[in-house]
Amino acid sequence: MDDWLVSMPKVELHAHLNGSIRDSTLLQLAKALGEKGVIDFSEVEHVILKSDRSIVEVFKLFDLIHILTTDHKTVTRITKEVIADFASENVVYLELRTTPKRNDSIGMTKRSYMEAVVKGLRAESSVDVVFMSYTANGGSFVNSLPSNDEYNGKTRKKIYVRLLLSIDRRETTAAAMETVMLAVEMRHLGVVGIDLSGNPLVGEWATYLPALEFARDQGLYITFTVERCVHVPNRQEVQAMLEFSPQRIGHAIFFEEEDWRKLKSSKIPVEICLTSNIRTMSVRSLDVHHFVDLYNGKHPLVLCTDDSGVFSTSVSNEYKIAASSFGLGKREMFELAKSAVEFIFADDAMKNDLRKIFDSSVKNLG
Ligand code: 6MZ
Repeated sequence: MDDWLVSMPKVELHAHLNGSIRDSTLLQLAKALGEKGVIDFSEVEHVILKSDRSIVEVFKLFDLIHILTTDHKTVTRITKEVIADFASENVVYLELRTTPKRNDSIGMTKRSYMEAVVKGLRAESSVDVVFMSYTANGGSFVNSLPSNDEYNGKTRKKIYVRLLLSIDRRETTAAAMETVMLAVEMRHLGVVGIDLSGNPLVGEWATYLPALEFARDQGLYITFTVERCVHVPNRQEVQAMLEFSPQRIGHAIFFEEEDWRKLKSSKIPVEICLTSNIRTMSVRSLDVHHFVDLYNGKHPLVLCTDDSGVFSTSVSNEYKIAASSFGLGKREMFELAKSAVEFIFADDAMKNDLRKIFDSSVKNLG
């Protein structure tokens, strides 16, 4: 990996918590559940280590991951590790998304799941994790954690973290609504928006629409995964999603010219996940990836990992792939990384802080 790509500040806007877990952690969790007789470790070991998954296998793996990460303690642990991993490669601002989960058998509610996530944000002491509290008067944001630059004599890396709550496409209208209400209540803990994701082969747009409309009315930011499969193009849903006009779109994989025209004229920023698109065969190969068309047309874009664990990638690696596949130089990559600041779900004060971080690092490009 080129050092400059790792040391360059980066912004990550499309990362699913349970998709970003270290392989070593997944293996450890699987082994422990194997020893308790909950799962058969020998059957899942190769599933965890397999690469080149199809989209169906990806969602099967998520089902397994969700068995491995059901309890509060594990949710806190993975959050802590995921934040540390992004900070270690100089992600300076992260919007981490996760689906609040209910698990009656262990007394987990959507709220207690999210509390475990927030506990994970507070737990990482080797990194200065800054998430914000919302003040109702005037809507300004203030840091909720003291800044401390030293840890074991070394300067700590600082990462701003915001949370997006995901609605899973398998959920009912009531469950989706519960997630949005939770997001509203957890604003002071850095929750800024709602994501609609999950297996694109399941679910109906009409099911989530009331919750998404409610989220919009409450002033939450909204992003969707628009990634129809070749087998299930579902034109109407893509049109409805574009019509809704979210603040960002994940993937943006369409098949119809008219949808592309609409996206381009809308200027809705797109979260591009190169490795994910190739691994799930949503895009045939990088040389036909829509990144090129959108980048050349100066459409707002941000490179993201989607699931750094499941797809064995990192933000730096996504930048490396873009640089080498699309022939972009250091300066262009830096400008691409910096431009992502404009598409974050935060106010101008936050954006200004980040612009300064980028400006002060430009001299290190060489
Ligand atoms: C659609 C995806 C996804 O929420 O449990 N998820 N949904 N497309 C993708 N890429 C091909 N990658 C992840 O993180 C895992 C969940 O995020 C969604 C799926 O619902 C998956 O179960 P959380 O933290």
